Amino acid sequence: MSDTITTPRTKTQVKVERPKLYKVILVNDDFTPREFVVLLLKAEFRMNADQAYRVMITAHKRGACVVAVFTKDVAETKATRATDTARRKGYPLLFTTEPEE
Ligand code: TYC
Repeated sequence: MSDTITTPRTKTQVKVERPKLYKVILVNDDFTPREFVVLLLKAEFRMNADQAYRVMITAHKRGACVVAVFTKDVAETKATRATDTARRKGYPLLFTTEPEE
């Protein structure tokens, strides 16, 4: 009886791809108080007062501002939570998400 040793002819290539990232975008409106926007950015996105103010004032002046970048799930959860919190207070404030290029 002969023992045959075979060498594999195929190689498995493991490809690991980075998960696509999504931007959370703060949209301006004419009704939500500035102080509330700042408060929400601090609470939901763990920003300090200075960072939160800069993002708020950028959205206020330009119409929208990127708040942060996350994986899809995290971005959508945070945008929904922040928008819901504003709704419960009766404000039309909106956070949206969009994929990074
Ligand atoms: N424009 C609002 C105001 O003047 C403040 C505001 C800033 C609202 C940013 C939303 O995403 C926003 N009261």
